[in-house]
Amino acid sequence: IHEYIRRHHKHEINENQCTSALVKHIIAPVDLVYPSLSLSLSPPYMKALLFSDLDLRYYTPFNSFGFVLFMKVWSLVRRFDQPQGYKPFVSKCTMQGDLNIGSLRQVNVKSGLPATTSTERLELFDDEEHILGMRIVGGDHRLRNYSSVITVHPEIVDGRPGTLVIESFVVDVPDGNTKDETCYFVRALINCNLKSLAEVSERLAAIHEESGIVT
Ligand code: A8S
Repeated sequence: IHEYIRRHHKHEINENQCTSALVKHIIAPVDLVYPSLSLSLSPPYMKALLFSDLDLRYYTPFNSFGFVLFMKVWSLVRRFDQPQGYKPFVSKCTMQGDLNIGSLRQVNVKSGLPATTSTERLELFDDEEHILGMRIVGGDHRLRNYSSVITVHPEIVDGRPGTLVIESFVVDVPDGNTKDETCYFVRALINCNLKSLAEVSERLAAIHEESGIVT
């Protein structure tokens, strides 16, 4: 973990900023390529998927051959255009164009938070190494100069494939707040995101496992 943090989560910070990193272990594979739906998805599998209250739009990128499902931790994280696939506070996200470095997304957050919108730019994207970095460039909230990096790593938990997720951030401390308050606030939000990521991934993995399909 320390090695991963040293390698991917080093942030330059100045006097008036705070930084921190969070770690989450998920009992689901980083990469699971699901079988072709049309050929081999058994009825119980389909039923489990359809009757779970998971929103299938986010987990089923159908390809032109017909319905190869990719459900894995990284496939949720990499969708910079669809953070609502796992982030519980996001109500809507719009993005123009493809997933490229420099792409901007407009995020709306649910009511009850001290914010309504955020404009975020994709800064780092590595589909092989599983690294995604973003920077907040606008919006009506108090997180100025926020940038974050999330990395996804395979690990073995009790002899089974699992995933280690690390997310780190740096942000300005707003006027009228302390470093500790700022850090506490951001860590609480990221913690909710990572918890939700774990829940969604673990449920998808469980459905897959119950289906008995070997990939
Ligand atoms: C993320 C991380 C964070 C998002 C924060 C910290 C935010 O979307 C929320 C509340 C705010 O006050 C700021 O990766 C902002 O999503 C939930 C709107 C940016």
